[in-house]
Amino acid sequence: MRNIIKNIFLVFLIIFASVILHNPSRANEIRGSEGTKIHGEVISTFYQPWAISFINSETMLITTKGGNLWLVDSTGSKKTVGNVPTVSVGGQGGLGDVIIHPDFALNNLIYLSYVSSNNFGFSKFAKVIRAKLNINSEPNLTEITDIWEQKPATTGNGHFSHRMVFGPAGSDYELDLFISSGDRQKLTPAQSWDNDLGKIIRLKHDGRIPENNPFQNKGKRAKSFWTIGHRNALGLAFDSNGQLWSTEMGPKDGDEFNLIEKGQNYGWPIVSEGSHYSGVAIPSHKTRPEFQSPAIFWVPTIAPSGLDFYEGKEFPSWEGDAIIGGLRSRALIRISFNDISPRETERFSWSKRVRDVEVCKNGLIWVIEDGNDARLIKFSNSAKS
Ligand SMILES: [Ca+2]
Repeated sequence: MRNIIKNIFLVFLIIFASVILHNPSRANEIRGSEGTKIHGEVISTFYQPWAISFINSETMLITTKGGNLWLVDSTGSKKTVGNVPTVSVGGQGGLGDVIIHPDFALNNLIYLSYVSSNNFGFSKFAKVIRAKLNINSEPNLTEITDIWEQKPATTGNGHFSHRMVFGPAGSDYELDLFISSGDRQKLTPAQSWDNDLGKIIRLKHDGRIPENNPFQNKGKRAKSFWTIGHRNALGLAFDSNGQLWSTEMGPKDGDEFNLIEKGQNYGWPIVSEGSHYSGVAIPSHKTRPEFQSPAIFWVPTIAPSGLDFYEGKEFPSWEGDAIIGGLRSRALIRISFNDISPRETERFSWSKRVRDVEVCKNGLIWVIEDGNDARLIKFSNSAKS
């Protein structure tokens, strides 16, 4: 009798073990709030990454906040890129975004944003450089050129924003570089004309200021502004209709998804759908119709970071949707557009903060998590595998 019980126990143990072992993909399948399943494959890990940008379907660039730029292939093989400028690391700042020039295939130019200091870190500013990326056995940067510096430099380690995007080919903004410039946690400068804090900047690809920028009569500094009244826009992307959108971190709650339109004021710090961390209330956008209201806002917070728009065959029903990486919400958030007005459609949550998201030309969605042991994950459609 004892042997029979022992044998039954062993049989159950073997069945249990084989179920676990034969479903390794189970652990990487994430079910969205509406039941859609996506399949994640972990490709690599990084220490404090900030941005992903594809060169082609097989090769991407990844920045890590401490100052390394990585050339990574889609299997996870990676090399550091030499001759990256020294960055000022601390708090939210360090090496930031990386994007490629629209004519990268011809000129190998890339753009990097990062935090710099001229006085050993007492005051800091975001800046953007352009460089030639030489891809060989020891990849490196040459022909480094200054494109933009955030003025003024100021104290503190927060709200640099410094996300970048190029206008799409064939649009009015072809070869135009847009940069989000955060409020540096100083609030009121976001409404002033004589500094870059709390603005979205528009430049030509070589750093010159386009003559048709909207604020030509507000002093010298304002000539580079595209929009004003921003807090901390960590996501910036064009949709397939050529419209520019941003994700913006709210104060306590009130995160925003904004349609960025030439010459508009987005209201910070005068209006918000959140409150100050002190608990002090802030009037809502509705109270001041001269300011642009967010297309979507979130209470409670999602803490939005990277933003991209979906194009591709892997998830056909997502065509044109926005995909947002959530830090505090530890999720990928999908936004779809019904009769132009966007709404959150589905949320894919797991236990990790999401720093950046990039849709590859082949339709796969790549995500980089936040933090010290952050995973690079490639998402495909579970229904297709
Ligand atoms: Ca706003």
